[in-house]
Amino acid sequence: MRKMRTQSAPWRAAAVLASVLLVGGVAACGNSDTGDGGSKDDGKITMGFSQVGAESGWRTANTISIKEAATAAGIELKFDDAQQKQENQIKAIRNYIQQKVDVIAFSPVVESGWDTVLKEAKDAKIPVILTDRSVDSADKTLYKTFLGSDFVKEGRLAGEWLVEQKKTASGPVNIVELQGSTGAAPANDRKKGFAEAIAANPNLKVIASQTGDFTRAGGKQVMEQFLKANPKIDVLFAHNDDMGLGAIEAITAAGKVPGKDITIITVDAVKDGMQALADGKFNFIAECSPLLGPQLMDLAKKVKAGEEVPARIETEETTFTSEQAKEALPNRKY
Ligand code: GYE
Repeated sequence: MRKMRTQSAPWRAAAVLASVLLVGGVAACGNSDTGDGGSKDDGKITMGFSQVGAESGWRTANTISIKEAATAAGIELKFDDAQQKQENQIKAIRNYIQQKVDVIAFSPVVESGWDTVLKEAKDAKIPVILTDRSVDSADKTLYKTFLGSDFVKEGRLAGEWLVEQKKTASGPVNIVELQGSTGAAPANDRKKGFAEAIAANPNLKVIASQTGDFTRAGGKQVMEQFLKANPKIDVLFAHNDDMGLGAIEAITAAGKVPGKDITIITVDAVKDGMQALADGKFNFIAECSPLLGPQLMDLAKKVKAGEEVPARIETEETTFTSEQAKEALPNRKY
């Protein structure tokens, strides 16, 4: 695990630009290609960023972090919201290649199907940084680095907490699972980590598992179906806070008490989720930090300067019980 310092020095970019102008008037031409890359060598870094969408509180916080960090680092940001569609992300990335940005960064909505467009970026000599979510490409030279969380670990931490809570259970413990968007790395990995952990106790059984698309509306709707179809639900594992918050509405409407009649475990720890945890409506959250902006900008500078960067940079995270959420809430940034 590595932590990187944010370099917020817009004046530095300005100084570089000024010296370029003084030395050879190169920047005055405005479009001189470097030769070693497809981008313009005007001393300023331009990043093309393709965001998944605006599906959750996590995503909103992530977008804010990226925009603020770009401004602080003096990086020009071109930003596109793909509205949860891979085809929109591919289109945005192709646009960035055409515009000859210095760096492309994106958070892939699903894991598969990126090789062709990543190859196009590589051929155009534009470095790509994966942020938040990864891709399943076998060719690791298609991107420079992946900055984000260990989603398998998050699922495992959620499962391990449950195993501990239910260690004295003498009968079956019925679990329902609200999965994230189908095909997304955090949905695949959180499911896997959770399943591995609860395998420690054969009493713990996932009786239903469906996608709620990482949204509140999705979580509510699928939980309603779960409640109708299953008379005995003991535990809900939701792959993010938003789906858990939607599920709370369904559980309450069904005349049950969230956090008491049904134990609720989620992932993310955004403010609304932490509030629900502090209020006893959620019981446990595995944290997933959306504040990736400063590290991303730092990496962009390094990659643009031709420096080596680690192939994988993992975000530091923790877990929260209700008591810990009460303590952490006043200082929570997102
Ligand atoms: O957990 C969820 C969001 O990719 C880690 O996407 C991210 C996930 C996050 O919609 O809330």
